[in-house]
Amino acid sequence: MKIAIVCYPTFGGSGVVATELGIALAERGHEVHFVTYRQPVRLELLGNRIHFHEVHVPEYPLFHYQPYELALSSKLVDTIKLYGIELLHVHYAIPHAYAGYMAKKMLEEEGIFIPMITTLHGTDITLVGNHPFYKPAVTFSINQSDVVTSVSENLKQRTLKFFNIRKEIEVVPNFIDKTKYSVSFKDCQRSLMAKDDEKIITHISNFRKVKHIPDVIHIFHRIQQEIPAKLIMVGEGPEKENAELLCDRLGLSEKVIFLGNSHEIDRILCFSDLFLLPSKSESFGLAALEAMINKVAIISSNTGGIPEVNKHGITGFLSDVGDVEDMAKNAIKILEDERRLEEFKQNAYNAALKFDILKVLPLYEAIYEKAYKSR
Ligand code: GMT
Repeated sequence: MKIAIVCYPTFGGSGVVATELGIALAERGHEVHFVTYRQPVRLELLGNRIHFHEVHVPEYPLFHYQPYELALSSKLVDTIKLYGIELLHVHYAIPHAYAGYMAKKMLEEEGIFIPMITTLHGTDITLVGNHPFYKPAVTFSINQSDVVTSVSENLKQRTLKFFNIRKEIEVVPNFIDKTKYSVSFKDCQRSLMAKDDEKIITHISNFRKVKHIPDVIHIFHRIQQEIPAKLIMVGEGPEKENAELLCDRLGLSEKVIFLGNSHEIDRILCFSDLFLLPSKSESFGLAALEAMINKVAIISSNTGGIPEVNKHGITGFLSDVGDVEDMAKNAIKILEDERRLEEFKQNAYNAALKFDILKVLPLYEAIYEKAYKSR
């Protein structure tokens, strides 16, 4: 099929999922067109079957806010017509489902009927979309989508609870392509980051409030009092500076390495032992899944869709949001016994295989086919 994908091109999970999905669809013979304001970060190979169309929003001094939705919907109309695109898949409802709906309507005027799939990712529902200023528009555009999918059962239930949704929501979980993490787990070069006797603990996120960054530091603070360890913090965002100050205040600066945004997530995870994800809310926790496929055990909060990914006592442990003591205690329990650590790491890897792209991609393809036939 010829498919247009709309997403955020940033390091965030929804953009990563959309990009990896597009690449995998192209590998299966589909023609994929990404329509967004910048080339997505994980989209390296453009070619015959993967195209990128940049949405330009010309600056005009009259506008206090530049009208991105307008530019996106116009770009969609042009791209869909020019390339004979058959289906539109928008990731993250705001404002993509809204712009997609407008594009659909404009195309209908010309006798072109395009089904729109909207995938809900999390904050578009739980944090942003639920705000009264956005809610009517988000509800409308979800209801106007031909198919709605959510990345976890928990997100589906929360969407149905917070919004007046008349559409069926299909759960299609996020996925992982294990062939992309084919480093032999032996040559991970952990000596670059830590001494032989030190464990490596990692956190990867966009450093927003919802990630509970201070909890990450406080958990590590307790761990390193018992076990020699380093903490690697990957990502950029508004909470990063405070995190650096907190590390300094707790005397941890020598033991915590802030790497910023990285294109080498797999290399970092390859030498990691434990991943910390103490978020306040998380619709799925793609970062945890990426850690798991790299044989990294997970210490996380018990919130949102995380328990659908991290299995308590098997792949790691789950604690109440904010319960730093319990998370540190569980982390130490895993790290202090070499055999137990290996067992958790292997379990994490095995559990991640359940989310293999080969299992998830056919679910999207079936949805596309059904939507296309019933347009
Ligand atoms: O975590 C973020 O703040 C980024 C956000 C996004 O939209 O890119 O991530 C959301 O979508 C990911 C991919 O589906 C999920 O794995 C994350 O759990 C979800 N984040 C939240 O719900 C906070």
